[in-house]
Amino acid sequence: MKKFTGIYPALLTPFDHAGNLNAVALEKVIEHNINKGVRGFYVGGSTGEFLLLSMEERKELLVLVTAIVSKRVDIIVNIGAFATEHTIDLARHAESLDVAAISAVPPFYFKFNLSEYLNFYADIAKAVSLPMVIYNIPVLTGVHLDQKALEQLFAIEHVVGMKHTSYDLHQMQRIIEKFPDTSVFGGHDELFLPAYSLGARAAIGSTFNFMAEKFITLEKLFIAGEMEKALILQGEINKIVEVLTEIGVFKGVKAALRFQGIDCGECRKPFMPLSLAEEEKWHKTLEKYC
Ligand code: MN9
Repeated sequence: MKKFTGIYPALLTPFDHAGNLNAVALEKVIEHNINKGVRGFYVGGSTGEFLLLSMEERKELLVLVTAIVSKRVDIIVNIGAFATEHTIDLARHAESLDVAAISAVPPFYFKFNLSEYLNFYADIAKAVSLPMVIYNIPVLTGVHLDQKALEQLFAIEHVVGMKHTSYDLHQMQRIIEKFPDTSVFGGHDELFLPAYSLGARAAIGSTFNFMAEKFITLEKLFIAGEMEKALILQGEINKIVEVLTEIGVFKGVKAALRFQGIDCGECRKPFMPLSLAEEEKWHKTLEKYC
C-alpha cells in the first residue's frame, strides 16, 4: 500500500473573467507549488469548489491537472457526488488518467444509514481499481462517522487512507493506530502540528496553495524535533487562518494568490467577492505573517 507523506495543496479551481476554467492560471499555481516541493495535489475538493462545477467541468479540470503535472507529483481527486452512479462515472474517468488515488465525501443532504455509506464506498471499489482516500469533513457534509463506522469503512478493499478535516484528533489518532499501513492526511491547516504529533505524516490544506513553504518548513522542524520553533511557526500560520476563516476560506485563497501575481478569478456564485474592507484586512494580515 502506497504511503502518502508530505504537503498536498487542496488545489483551488481558477476561473477566467468569463467564469470558465482557467488553464493558464492553473498551470501557474501548479508549477509554483511543485517548485516549492509539494508532494502532490488534492483536486476538486472543497477548496476546488467541486459542488459549483458541472460533471463535465470536473472531468475537464482533472484532464488539465494531470496533463500539467505529468506524473511529477501525486494527484488525488475528489470524485464524491450525491449519487453512486455519478461518483462511479467520475471514478472511471479518473482511472483513465494518471492519478494516484481517488477520494470521496460520503453522500450527504439525505440522511443515509451506515450500510448505505458502506455500500457507497464498496460499489466504487468494485467499479475501479484505484486506491480510495475517504474524505471525512463532517462540518460541511453533516455526516458524522463515529469510530465504529470509520473502522468499517477502512476495512473496505481499496481504502488506503482518509483526509481528516475534523477537529476530532482523538478519532484520527485511533484510526492511525488501528490501520498503521494507511495514510491519514491532516485536513485542518491550523492543526497541522497537533495532527503530526498524533501520527499523521501527510496533510491536505487550502492555505498550502499560497504558503506551502511554511508547512514544508513546519514538517522539517517537526521531524528534527524542534518543537519550540515549530510551535511559533504554527502560531503564525494560525493568525493567517483566523482571518481567512473570517473572510471566507476559498475567496481568501484566491485573493492571496492574486496578491502573489496569479489571478485565479472569483469564486463561483452564490459566493460573493470579498468586500474592500475584507480585502484590506486580508492583505495586511498576509503582509505581517506570510
Ligand atoms: O482542505 C480545508 N478544508 C476546508 C482542507 O476548506 C473545508 C482546510 O485547509 C481548511 O480550509 C483550513 C481552515 O479551517 O484548515
